[in-house]
Amino acid sequence: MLRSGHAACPGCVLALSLRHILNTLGPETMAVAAPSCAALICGAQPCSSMKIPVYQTTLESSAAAASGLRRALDTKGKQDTTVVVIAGDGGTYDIGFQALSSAVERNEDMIYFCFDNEGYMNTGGQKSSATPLYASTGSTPAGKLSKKKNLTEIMAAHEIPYAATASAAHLADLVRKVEKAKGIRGTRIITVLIPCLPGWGLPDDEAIATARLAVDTGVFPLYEVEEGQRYTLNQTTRTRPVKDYLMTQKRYRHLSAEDRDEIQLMVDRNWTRLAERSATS
Ligand SMILES: Cc1ncc(C[n+]2csc(CCOP(=O)(O)OP(=O)(O)O)c2C)c(N)n1
Ligand code: SF4
Ligand SMILES: [Mg+2]
Repeated sequence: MLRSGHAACPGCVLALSLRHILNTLGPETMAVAAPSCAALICGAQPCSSMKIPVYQTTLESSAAAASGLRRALDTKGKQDTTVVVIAGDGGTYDIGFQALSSAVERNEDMIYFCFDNEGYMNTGGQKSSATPLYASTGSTPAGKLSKKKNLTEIMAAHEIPYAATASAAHLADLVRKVEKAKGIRGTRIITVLIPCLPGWGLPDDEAIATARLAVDTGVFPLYEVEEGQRYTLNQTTRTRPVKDYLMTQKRYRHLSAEDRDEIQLMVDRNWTRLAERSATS
């Protein structure tokens, strides 16, 4: 479902994730792509690397465009065609957020994939509201001073049928979530963490290890929220301290021990909250 010879940086796990997602969804799928690394990987028609129809839209409007595509397919009696959005964090957390929140409020029947590489990466690595606290980017060279927006919680607060996080380092879990989302009607959103090789300052062969560390340290917990109420934390424990994740990335090399402790505390608080919700729902 994803041809070779696409434009991803060698070693980027966005292509790996996209291939598993497309293979799971199958050919009866149509995509709307917001400007992003994912859109560049997929490329312009008629030379797209994706073996499904893709509509490349503006950065603001992917969820609105997907809503229209859904209505057009329904009118033609093609309810079985799955409509997906592929977008980056900038096109989701920031620039496309208004259209996304509106589509989610209408509970549009689509699966929205956010490939979260924590910055505007195909344009050279500027910060987005998904960039974490203290991470250095092209537009925050001394480190970002605000925290990462919590997209999954914001989506869950809209009480949509399904919101989940996923990782390229846990492909079986990613595929299971895509299969589950495919079987549900209404808006489903899956956010996949994509360690960006140039943007995060990683060697070309470290993306999977970094994605795994994000999960093992609890920085990016794998979890699902159904109908905004039922929480399932997919991992039972954290096995590594957060500094193991921070120390391998150039975007965090300016951090002091106190900065790292502060981030550890933030991660601990989020983990405790998720574990409690998962245990009681
Ligand atoms: C309104 C608007 N502003 C800026 C741009 C230029 N632009 C195209 S892609 C992009 C970065 C998108 O970042 P993200 O959604 O995180 O995707 P990534 O490149 O990181 O995969 C920007 C700023 C645009 N297309 N439209
Ligand atoms: S810029 Fe980052 S996210 Fe985009 S293709 Fe390259 S490694 Fe992947
Ligand atoms: Mg991005």
